[in-house]
Amino acid sequence: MHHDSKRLISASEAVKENLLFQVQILFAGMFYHFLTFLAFFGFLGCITGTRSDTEQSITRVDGDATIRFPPSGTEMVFIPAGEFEMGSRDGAPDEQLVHTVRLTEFYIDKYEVTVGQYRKFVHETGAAFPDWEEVARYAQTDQHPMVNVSWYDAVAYAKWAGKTLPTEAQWEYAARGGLKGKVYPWGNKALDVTKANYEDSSAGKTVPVGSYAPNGYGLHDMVGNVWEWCIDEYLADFYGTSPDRDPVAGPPISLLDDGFRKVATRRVVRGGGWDAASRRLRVAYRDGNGPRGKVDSVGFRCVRPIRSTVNKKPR
Ligand SMILES: [Ca+2]
Repeated sequence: MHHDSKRLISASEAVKENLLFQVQILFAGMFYHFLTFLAFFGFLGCITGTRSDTEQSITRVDGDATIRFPPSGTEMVFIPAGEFEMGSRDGAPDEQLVHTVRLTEFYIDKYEVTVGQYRKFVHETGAAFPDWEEVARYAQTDQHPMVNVSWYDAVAYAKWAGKTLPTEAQWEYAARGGLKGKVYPWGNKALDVTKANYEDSSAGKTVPVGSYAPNGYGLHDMVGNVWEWCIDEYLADFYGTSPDRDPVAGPPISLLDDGFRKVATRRVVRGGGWDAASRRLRVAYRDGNGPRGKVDSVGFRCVRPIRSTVNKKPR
């Protein structure tokens, strides 16, 4: 009896939270359209000769579409539904089959998951303690991105946060920041140490999240600082068989009952880290790691799907 009533309370809380989230989405959606309207007039101002800054208006739109999502309290940015050309004709063989992908709208973390956020997750859930000494060597404060986390750690964190890891397609779509067919999140201008934390930067470790300018969607460090785990299996030839709508590589993963811990195949990592060569910081660049791998330059960020249900166990 007692157990049942607890479950009932949890269920009603879940309904309330879901309702609240739907309302947030509704308002964010309405606001987004309103701001698109405003942006259009901004554009009119631009072509009639008024001083204008398209980049600024993009930042404003996405900045206002940001939500704060509990329990991790991270800021998330609304990414509108749409289609894009995934891959690169000039890239490595696994990127070269450029294909059209259509995605449902979603929210994505504005920043990489930080040490502070991960610490909160560990304290609240009793999840396995990371090697904090090793983490501190490459991520020195709570504002630095979490590193040295396996794919299992990243998925467990995402579940706790009521989120999931991005699909590889969501990641690339978000990283492109609304630009079409460009090399980097900022366009085709060459990478240098003012734009991201990578091999040529003098850091030799991570820097606090948000240290560099955001892309057109208002997302920071999509390339550089830490590589970011995706949910997909890494399949070099996936682009040849990928469905065009909301693709995800590999067999479906059960997030219930820790089914994800049975996953043994390589998982996608994207964006390049603080120790990566410049070619790995291209938005189309693909790589994979074993799910157990804990690497000093690999972290993650999460997404919150809008139309599908995120499985969340009552705590
Ligand atoms: Ca990154």
